[in-house]
Amino acid sequence: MTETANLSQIETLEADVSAAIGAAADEAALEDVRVSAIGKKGSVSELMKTLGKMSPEERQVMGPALNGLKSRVTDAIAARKTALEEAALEARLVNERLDVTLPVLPGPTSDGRVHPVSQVIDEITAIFGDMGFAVAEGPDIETDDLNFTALNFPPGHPAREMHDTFFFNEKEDGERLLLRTHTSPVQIRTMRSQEPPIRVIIPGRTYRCDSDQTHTPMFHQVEGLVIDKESHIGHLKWILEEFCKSFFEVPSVKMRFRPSYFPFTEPSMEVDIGCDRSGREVKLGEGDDWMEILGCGMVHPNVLRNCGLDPDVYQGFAWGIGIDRLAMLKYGMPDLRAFFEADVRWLKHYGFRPLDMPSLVGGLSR
Ligand code: 2NL
Repeated sequence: MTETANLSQIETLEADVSAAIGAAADEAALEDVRVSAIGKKGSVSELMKTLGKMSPEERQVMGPALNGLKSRVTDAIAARKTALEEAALEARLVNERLDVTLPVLPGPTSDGRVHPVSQVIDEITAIFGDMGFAVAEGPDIETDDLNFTALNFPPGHPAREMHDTFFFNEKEDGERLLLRTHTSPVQIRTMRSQEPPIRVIIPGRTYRCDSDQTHTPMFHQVEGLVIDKESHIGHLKWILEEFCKSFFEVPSVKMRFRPSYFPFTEPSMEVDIGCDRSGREVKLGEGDDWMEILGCGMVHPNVLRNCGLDPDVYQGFAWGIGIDRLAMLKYGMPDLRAFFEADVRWLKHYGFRPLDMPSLVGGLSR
């Protein structure tokens, strides 16, 4: 390079830089070209620095020539940059093209299965949700008061023994916590914390020290509770009949209410639904046989009083259903113990697809 720039040098440099710009295949390469031409120590910048050493006459010619060079190079780089960006976007769009009508690729949501107990809880929640019930939940570990005393089990009452309770060791203050034997403590909590009218269902785990072909130490229950000024057995029967029709997905069910006993309801009833056992599988809703599915009754005045409600103002009804048995009945699963063995082959066979959520409009179980 000569001491100062001349016009032919500018021409050569412009040709070189233009060629380099055109040859830059991506934005990183173009950036290298930019730095080497118009960066601080770039070829164009170095040439411009020679302006200081020129005579005023020379500078009058070379000044505009060099400025023109710099601005043409700058423009050419910007134009190339835009072209490269557009090409890169185009390539990405082609590459990432997605056919949204294709089936979902195998993955957690297509491989995983919802346990039948969860499915049945979701179905029951959908049915009672549609009737205006709220869902309440509570802890598995409870106090003796909430699990028994508030529910009108007097101390030493034989029904306490009937529940085969799992007790924890006594605390220092003598209190003995337990694993709830039913979900009823949540109803007590609800009545003590909410003003009537109350309409809740409570699904959840319950525990009793009992294990054989038809009993597991942990099982699932859903209880329902309605408290209002004029709730009566007619309402209870209608709710349970609508529930059975929806749940078993049949147009009508035969139901039978038999007198029974629970400490927390008076009167108390057990409910059977008509079924047909003549075929290979039990058919529900029709036939001459009966199958017991739940217990219910009018809430005992003592229970209302224990929750601060005046039985002369409020009354209500409650029911309890065993979810595991209901799931076995509806989905023809013969062995209760398989429910809790976490055998993935069993779950693949009896489980439900996670995106098929039960609803009354979309169908409970399809
Ligand atoms: C059964 C019977 C039942 C209830 C549960 C209940 C709860 C409160 C007050 C009154 Cl706080 N009753 N729950 C009532 C009747 C029957 O369950 O055999 N379940 C499997």
